[in-house]
Amino acid sequence: MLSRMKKSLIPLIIGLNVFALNALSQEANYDESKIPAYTLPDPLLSETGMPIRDSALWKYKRRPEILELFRKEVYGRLPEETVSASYTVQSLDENALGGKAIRKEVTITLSRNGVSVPLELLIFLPKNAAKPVPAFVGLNFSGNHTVSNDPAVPVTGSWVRNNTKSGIADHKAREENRGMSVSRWQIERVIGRGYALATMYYGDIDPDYDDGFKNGIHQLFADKNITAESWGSIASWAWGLSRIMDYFETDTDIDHGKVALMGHSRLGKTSLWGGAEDQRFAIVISNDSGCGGAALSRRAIGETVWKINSSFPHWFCDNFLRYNNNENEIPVDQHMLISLMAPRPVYVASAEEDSWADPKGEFLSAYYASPVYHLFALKGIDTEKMPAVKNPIMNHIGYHIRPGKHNVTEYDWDCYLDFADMHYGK
Ligand code: GTR
Repeated sequence: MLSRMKKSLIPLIIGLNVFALNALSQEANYDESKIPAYTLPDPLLSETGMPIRDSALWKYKRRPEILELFRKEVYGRLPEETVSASYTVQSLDENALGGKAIRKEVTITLSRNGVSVPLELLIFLPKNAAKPVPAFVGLNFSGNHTVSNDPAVPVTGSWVRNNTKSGIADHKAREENRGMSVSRWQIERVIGRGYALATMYYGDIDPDYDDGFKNGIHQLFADKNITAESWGSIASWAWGLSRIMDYFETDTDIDHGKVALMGHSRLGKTSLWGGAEDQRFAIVISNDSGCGGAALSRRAIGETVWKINSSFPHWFCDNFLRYNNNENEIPVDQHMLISLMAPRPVYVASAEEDSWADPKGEFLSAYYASPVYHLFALKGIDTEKMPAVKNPIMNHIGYHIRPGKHNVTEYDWDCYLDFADMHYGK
């Protein structure tokens, strides 16, 4: 969604160095012994060098500093103005999923400056639960009609990717994909445990390609100047999640104080940034989020900052391009993103065969975020040694690695449900 012309000039100007030229011929590294030497920035040392020794200093001094660094250097800034919102219940089925669930579709219409953008939210509620119910919310990749086989769910959104030559998956919403992501959403499992599940198609918020800030919610802010700190798509999707939270605050079926934000892959990066920007999310879950998500950038193994900026420059702000093959200069690393969830429970999950996302780097981020949780007398991850597969750690920071590939599985959901139960005292 950023202007491609500008994006392609910046690396030429600031990145015409030996590293950038080498990078053009770089193969991904998967060898731990070839990880460059690095020192992580300390979440507990302020910009002026003041040690952060208690939770008050963390909240009022260090947390805002770190949040600001991520805005400026990585994800970009959200618009400061609020937009107006109206909510219309489009459909209500009291007997969905064979009578086990209530299915509700709500259009969230956002308006500013005479422009309106509709966003379609799909919610499944457990039928016989006492209201309000705690909820999981997450964006989906291919349309609301892909998360269940229910023929009544309309195909959400439609956008045409104009960049298919890189072989990047096409996440356009289409009728033929109905039910395609059922296994990733596990609706019956979630409602069976007494939680609501709400989802929205990410392409409705911001279509996942670069069109110069013209589509999705960007239409609402057409009068704004574009700078190197303007929000990338991850920040746009995160902003959309906050608009869903605004809606939850008006829905008496949902316990808006108990909303767990869950996302996979690029949408796992989004759940982390969404949880950092908006502390109303009670629990934040990152599933296989990798580079730009939970994985430490300085390890530069699997997908690197250079690689992600080359494939998906519109995901981040332009300033992030400065760190292509230059990770040691980033004033933050991703353990500091995890630490921004404190003192709320946060869960990081990896898959054994997902080396592109660097499972060890995802785990280490969770580990190195732990000192911030200690300021609140909460337990994070105690050991630098990764647990065995299917041996989840569940403290205020949760972590598991499961066998298999980059995906969301029943096992992942079982862990997230256990983690939520534990923290909500269910
Ligand atoms: C990959 C990308 C990853 C991850 C993934 C996804 O192509 O390199 O960072 O986000 O897409 O979102 O499925």
